Amino acid sequence: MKILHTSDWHLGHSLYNYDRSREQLDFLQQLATIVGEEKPDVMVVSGDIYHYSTPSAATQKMYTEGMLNVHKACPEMAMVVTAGNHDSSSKLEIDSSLWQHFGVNVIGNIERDRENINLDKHIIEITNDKEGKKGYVVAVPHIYPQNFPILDADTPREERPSYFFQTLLNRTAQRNPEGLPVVLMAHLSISGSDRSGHDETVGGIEYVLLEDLGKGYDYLALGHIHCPQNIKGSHQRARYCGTPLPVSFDETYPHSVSIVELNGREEPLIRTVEIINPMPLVTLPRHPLPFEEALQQLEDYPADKQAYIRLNVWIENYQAPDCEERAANAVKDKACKYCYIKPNRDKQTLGDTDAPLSLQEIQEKSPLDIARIYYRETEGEEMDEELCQMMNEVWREVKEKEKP
Ligand SMILES: [Mn+2]
Repeated sequence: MKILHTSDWHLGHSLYNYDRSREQLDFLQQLATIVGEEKPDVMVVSGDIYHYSTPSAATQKMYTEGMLNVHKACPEMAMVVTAGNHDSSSKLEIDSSLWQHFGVNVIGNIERDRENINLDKHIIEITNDKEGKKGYVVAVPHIYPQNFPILDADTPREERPSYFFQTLLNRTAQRNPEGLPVVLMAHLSISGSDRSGHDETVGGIEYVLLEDLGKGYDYLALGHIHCPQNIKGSHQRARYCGTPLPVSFDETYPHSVSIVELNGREEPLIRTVEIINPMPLVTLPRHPLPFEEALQQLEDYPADKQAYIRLNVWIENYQAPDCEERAANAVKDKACKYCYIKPNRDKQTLGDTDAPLSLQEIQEKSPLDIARIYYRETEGEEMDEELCQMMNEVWREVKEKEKP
């Protein structure tokens, strides 16, 4: 079975108030081209389709048209889309019956009918008109740890996630006496994964052990972490495909979708197809320089080159109040877009704890980061995991209430 593994599209994401729909549209077009060339049996999208749980009409239209174009590029390919922590699980499922007609299976949430959990909803058989049954996809959307279903009343709360995954895999095995390939999809953080460039603003601190996702899959198609990587010790059977477009300036690695080929008991064959961003995220200069020198580089930046730019500035004492304005002015007649100044300070000479954060530094941090700094300064120790979880819950609730 040949799989195209992608996740974390974050459609509708804007960067410092700049609209990114042109890049996102460009990605969807590249994806259709890749699908047309590769002709996979199935494309799996492991969560975070949208950046906001209430995407704009224009963003939803872009998604619908993008998916239809992907379908047209290879009508016999199945698709499985799951909700990530950024998506609204119920909204994503609104059109799910309509999508079925285009071979798209949308799994947003867990269906509970009183006591019963609809497990079969998550087990999708992949068939090809000519070649028959090819394999199975077990599609699990993002689920907050406290929301995992109680399948067995005696299972302790912390074991519910692993019990749920293993139950699904066992059920799939029963249906699969031929031993066809099984792909498990999940949107979560596996402990020990590389989180570089990851924004931890929402729901990003619950870690799960690889073992907790159970046994009985041939490939685990993960979403949530933005840096593409195979999970250590998984023998290429568990992988984050990463973002197709960078969501933050710290995602400095190449972006791609993954092509995975499963052949019986052999290790999966994995290769990546790079996605070219017409509007790259550039940190200028690469190593921080004092403001005047950094500004000079911005002024010298080629006028016709498209990019988002953040200035990497070395700050000796304080940042002059007109820096932002001067930087914005420097690109007025250029194709690039100026975003913000990344301040760098020598922590040693300033004495780490006493240095007040600048407004930009605060804007760059998540509420959880700020809470951690506050806790460290007032309590003299690190915030424990439980408190972090509580903070994240509160933050999530506040965000929910803010929604129109
Ligand atoms: Mn996510």
